[in-house]
Amino acid sequence: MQSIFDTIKKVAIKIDHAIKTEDLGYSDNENPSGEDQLKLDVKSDYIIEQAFKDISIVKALVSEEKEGVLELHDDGKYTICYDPLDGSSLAEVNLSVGSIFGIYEGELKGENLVASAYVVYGPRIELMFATKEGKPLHYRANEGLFDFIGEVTLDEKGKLNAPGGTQQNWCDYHKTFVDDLFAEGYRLRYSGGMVPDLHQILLKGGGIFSYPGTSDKPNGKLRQLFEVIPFAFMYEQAGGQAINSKGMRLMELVPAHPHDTSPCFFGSNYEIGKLKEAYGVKA
Ligand code: P6P
Repeated sequence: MQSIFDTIKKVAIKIDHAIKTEDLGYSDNENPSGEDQLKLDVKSDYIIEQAFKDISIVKALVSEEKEGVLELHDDGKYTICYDPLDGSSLAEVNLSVGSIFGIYEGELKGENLVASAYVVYGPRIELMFATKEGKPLHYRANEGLFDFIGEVTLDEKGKLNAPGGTQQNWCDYHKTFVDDLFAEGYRLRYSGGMVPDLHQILLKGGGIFSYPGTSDKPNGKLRQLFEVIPFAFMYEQAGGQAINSKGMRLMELVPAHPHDTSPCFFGSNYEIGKLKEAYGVKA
């Protein structure tokens, strides 16, 4: 596993350089989810693919930016599912973006995730790694190397509310849930970038990030393998919870297709409890 984490550190430095120096324009293509691809999406994907192709424990790669599975080493142990540059369109307005990695052993489903990582490209490059051995581990780049900052733990109750999706397409009880948290004094923290938004809640003690099913996207927008399950693991390892709109743990998801999405809620225990109440699911 260490060779995977070391490779992610190298990739982080290279992608950060690309963000700061390369063309922010659009390519002529779409990704498998039908989203316009930025040249940076393609470049970041290439950087990751090139970095992992010589790592023998990596069996295959699955990218949010491409269809299908890229087989690398027949006797490899892990399949890495990744979003090379999540929220990439935010780069052109100079907001933070990120890369997300889910490391799976065997069939690509939640219970087979053995580790996850993400990178935040912001005023500094920051990394978070999580394995089943303990709390997520937070690192910060310094002159091309990564300093260990500390373990991350979510408080039982936080102060931040990150409500995703188009509000006019929320169902009534989701809107009530969001408004009730604001009425309790929660602060709105939503940039439109999943990685910095979830990173902020993890580092600032807690709260909730929600991306519900909506009238325009009944199954949500965020992809199970590359986004939802890796962050669900992070939040559970930090002492929080991560569920879908039926109250099921996101770590129990079994995607039918690599690009399947899911409604998703990540947060501290108090806020997840309030969500379960609002959605009428068992506590
Ligand atoms: P909305 C970025 O496009 C992304 O995939 C995530 O990073 C982010 O959380 C979400 O979409 C934002 O979606 O519909 O709230 O703009």
